[in-house]
Amino acid sequence: MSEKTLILVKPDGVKRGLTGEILKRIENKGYVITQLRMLEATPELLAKHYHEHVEKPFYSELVEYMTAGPIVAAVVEGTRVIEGVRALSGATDPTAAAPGTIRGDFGRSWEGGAIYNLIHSSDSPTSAAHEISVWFA
Ligand code: FUP
Repeated sequence: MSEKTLILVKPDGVKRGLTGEILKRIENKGYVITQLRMLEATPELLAKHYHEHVEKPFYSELVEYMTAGPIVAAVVEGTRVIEGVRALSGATDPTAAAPGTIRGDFGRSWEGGAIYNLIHSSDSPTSAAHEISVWFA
């Protein structure tokens, strides 16, 4: 059975007009978008999505970042898609992310506590199932 992952084009990606570029890279790799929506995240939704981070010092700035504008959420499918989309995305820190990756090609560091890095993708099958239920309830 084919694997699923949840991806988000974060508010900085949507605002900069990179939604098409990011989805194109995922499709060009051969993965299939099976669900797609645009929405504005609420703090309640983000607390479910980022339940591992709610106690972290950067959390309030992360919420500010993720509620700054619309987000594009997608379910993407394919064999080993979780690992594959993480590789396309690059490292969390966009300054360190390798050129050729989404974060490496389009992201950079800014002052402040939140890391603006354009894309989220699930890091395990358990996270993917949880995150798909959060964004496509
Ligand atoms: P990733 O799996 O690459 O999305 O990264 P993490 O799960 O470690 O972090 C989730 C998000 O929290 C990151 F995309 C950006 C944000 N973050 C910060 O804003 N500041 C930090 O110090 C760490 C993470």
